[in-house]
Amino acid sequence: MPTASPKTPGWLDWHPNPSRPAFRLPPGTVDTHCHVFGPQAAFPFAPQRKYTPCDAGKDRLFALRDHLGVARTVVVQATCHGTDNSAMVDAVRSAGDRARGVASVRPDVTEGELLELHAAGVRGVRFNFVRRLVDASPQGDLRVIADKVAPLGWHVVLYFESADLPDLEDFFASLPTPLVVDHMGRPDVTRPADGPEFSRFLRFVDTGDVWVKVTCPERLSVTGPAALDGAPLPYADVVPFGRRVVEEFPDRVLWGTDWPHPNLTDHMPDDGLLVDYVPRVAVTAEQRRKLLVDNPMNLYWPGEEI
Ligand code: 0GY
Repeated sequence: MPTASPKTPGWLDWHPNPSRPAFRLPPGTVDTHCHVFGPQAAFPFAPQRKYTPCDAGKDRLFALRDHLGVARTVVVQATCHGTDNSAMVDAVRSAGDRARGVASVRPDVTEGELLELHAAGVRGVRFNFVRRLVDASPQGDLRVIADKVAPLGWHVVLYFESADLPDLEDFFASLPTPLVVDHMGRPDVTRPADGPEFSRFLRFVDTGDVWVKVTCPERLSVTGPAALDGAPLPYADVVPFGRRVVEEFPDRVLWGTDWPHPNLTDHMPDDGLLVDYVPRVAVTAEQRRKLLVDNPMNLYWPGEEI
């Protein structure tokens, strides 16, 4: 039997005992961004991965879903599994109609393989441009993939660093599917939320069928989880960014946990506190209903009742 690879040094495991959120998520809330890692013994990690995580399997994910009061889940393929989608698909299938998936595929993926993924609940593919996570894929290959999934009604999930947007924007705009941007395009939150960089990102969002995940305050924050002078709540520096996106694009924003929070090096967030972050960026009940329920239902379960 093969021995398990050890975790990347300094790897932080998921929070063992998240608090119960003070904010009650509305019925039908969808977590549109979370992952499964392995378990490695059943679903080995990809040889070309850039990190080796802890095991974070579907049972733990679904326990957290229920603890937080989430109704449905979108499991996004993580880079540590490469284009082997079996752990993600297994999780999505196990959740019945309560989960959807976002896959990573190769340009030579066949129509039959895509139809099989669709039947399992996959509704999108992820293109990752973050250099510490993946080797670059030629844009021609990505276009081939986008052209193959467009007829299925799928979207493309984009993960990139904000500094790379100017170089990538034209390519993104040329893709034939709806686009979903991870983590608000990873803004530099030390710059103003109403400054030129974030405004540029929002202009890009405004150009087409572009959706934004208002996710990962814990990953974007510089002030971090601690209560600081003048910032009594965690991740205060990310709030103006989330709030601006929610206000300008109320019908195209999505929320997610990002559990199990890969590659965080300084702290592991309490998932309950991450739920309590939601009403700080979506300040009205209508904004919250759209962010948490209506928008993700439109994208992942169109036409279905909550
Ligand atoms: C995230 C963020 C990260 C990792 C991945 O697929 C992944 O490995 O997405 C990251 O390290 O920023 O969305 O989970």
